[in-house]
Amino acid sequence: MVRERTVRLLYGSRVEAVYVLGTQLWTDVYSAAPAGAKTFSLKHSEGVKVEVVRDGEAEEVVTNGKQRWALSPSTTLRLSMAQASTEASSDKVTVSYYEEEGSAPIDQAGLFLTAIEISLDVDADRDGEVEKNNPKKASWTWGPDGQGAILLVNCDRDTPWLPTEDCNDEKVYSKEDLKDMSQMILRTKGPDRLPAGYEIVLYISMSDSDKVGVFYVENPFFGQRYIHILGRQKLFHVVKYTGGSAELLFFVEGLRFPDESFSGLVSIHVSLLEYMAEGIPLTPIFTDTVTFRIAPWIMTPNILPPVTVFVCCMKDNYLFLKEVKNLVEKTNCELKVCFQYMNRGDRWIQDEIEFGYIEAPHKGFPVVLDSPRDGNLKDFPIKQLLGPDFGYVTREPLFEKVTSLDSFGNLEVSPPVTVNGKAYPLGRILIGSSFPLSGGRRMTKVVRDFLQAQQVQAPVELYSDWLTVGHVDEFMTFVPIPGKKEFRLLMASLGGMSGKRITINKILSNESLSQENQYFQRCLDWNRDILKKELALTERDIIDLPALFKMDEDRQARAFFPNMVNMIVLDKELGIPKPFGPQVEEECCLETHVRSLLEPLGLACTFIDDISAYHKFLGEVHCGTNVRRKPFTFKWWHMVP
Ligand SMILES: [Ca+2]
Ligand SMILES: [Ca+2]
Ligand SMILES: [Ca+2]
Repeated sequence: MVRERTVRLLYGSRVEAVYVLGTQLWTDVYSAAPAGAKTFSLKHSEGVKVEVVRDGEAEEVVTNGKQRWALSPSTTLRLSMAQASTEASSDKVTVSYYEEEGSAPIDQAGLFLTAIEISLDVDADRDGEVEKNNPKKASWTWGPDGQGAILLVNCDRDTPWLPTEDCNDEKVYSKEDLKDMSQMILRTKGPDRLPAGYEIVLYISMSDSDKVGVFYVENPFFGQRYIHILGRQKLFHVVKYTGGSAELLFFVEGLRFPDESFSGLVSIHVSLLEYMAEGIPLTPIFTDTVTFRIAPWIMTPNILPPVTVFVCCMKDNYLFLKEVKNLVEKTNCELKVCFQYMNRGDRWIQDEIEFGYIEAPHKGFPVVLDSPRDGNLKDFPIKQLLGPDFGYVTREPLFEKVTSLDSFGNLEVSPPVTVNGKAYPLGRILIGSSFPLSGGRRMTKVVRDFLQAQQVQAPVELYSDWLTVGHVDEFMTFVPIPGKKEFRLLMASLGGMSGKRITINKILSNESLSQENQYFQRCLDWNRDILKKELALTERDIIDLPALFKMDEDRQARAFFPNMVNMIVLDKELGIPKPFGPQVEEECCLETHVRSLLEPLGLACTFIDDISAYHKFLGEVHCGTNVRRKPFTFKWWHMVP
């Protein structure tokens, strides 16, 4: 789109105008004509292209001024220039007005032009480099051919001794921090100075001021100083015009993740302003805009390769810790232990957070989403546990009461799926909630809205409130099939036992337990149907793992024996809660059964005794560990949500 502007001429006077390359200037010869004038002629310097437009038909004007045109309201001039001026007001267009054929002009109007180039540039084509004047930089589109720049929320801490995330102040403490930001370049070209009365201003809208921050580095070579020029409380910044070819480099950080009230898009503008008269506001005569999308938070599913396993060290979990350590040693990821001085006796710390990441073409880093379950967690232990190279985000409800469903043991994410022709290349987030019609507890709305607003892992709600703790990881998990781009959904199931060789008749001969479990099986089946539909799974994709639940005083389910589906998945190595089932020929028949289901797929089963460390506190191995995983190789901006 060509930007256009109208400049008014005035007979008998000289009008100054700054022309910005790539635009068109219109001027109306008719209303600027002296009384009695009937025709006009034109002269112009070589740098200007002048067209007479009559009734929509354009005719290019030669420089000699011999041709005459009739003055008419439907006749206007269109001007453009191809090169920046080397001197101010060095180009001009002169209009001469005549009363009759052959006579000398009765008056003249002069337009003195200064051509400059202004371009606000970003990495709109997403290759990691700021290009020059991308025509699509002002808009934002998804997909492999999409255009528009990307911002990261600067939610890590590059200076570990500071108490809060980098984006929470208007300062930059290190060069490292600048690498998290997206670069933006203001390019200008023109004469040494502009005619008096022009100003170049960078600005943002009021509604973007809590979402984006812009810095400028003063003295890039000696004793750097980082200057905050746009963001909170700073809506505009006057840029000094330096003349010649200039490139001003800015650094842009995101301050907020997309959420229910924020689409994720922010824009930064540059305008050339013109002075008219004392006391009159400056008016913009040219504006260039760039649009960024703030990178969404992306959760990493089980099928991605593990990087770090987190586990708590408690007074009573020495054996559990040792078994987890043995398992991790079979993989090539590292183990990070959260010691008691950090976890302060809370064995669930790792279950309060969900690992994910954010990514832009220039940079990416891991980000944990902290559950709102316990407000205390966010200030101390988690950040200690993670160290400085992590981003951090949390959501806190303003009015709602936080429940156990808000803990992130209650979130899972599926592997990539295609459902009814629609691809979810980053999978779908599975959120446990109460029964849709029951109106009971459900995951806090702010968290659901947050996940929805990220757009790239469209959430699915499951029914998990039939469980005492109420987490989806109590009845389902995903495992990769080694060497294949396939996965299986593992689901806790009672049918998994009775239909096959294994029966635990002894346990199920207890009448009330048997009835309770028929009810629990219905709850499981309800979720099974949702999962099949929303992830386009067939029965072939699902493996039933034997489980048994018993009803608590609130008529909710807790695991009767260690719940094997609540496992840790580290590539092909599975750390499964040791079920302590009936022994057949000195082997646990449940373990034998699970091995027979999973080992043929290439998975390796390690059974971990979690009874005293987690099971008796209503959790299992999965709740007692957490895993940071590699990001997807697929770039989120290549998808179409
Ligand atoms: Ca680029
Ligand atoms: Ca900062
Ligand atoms: Ca940072």
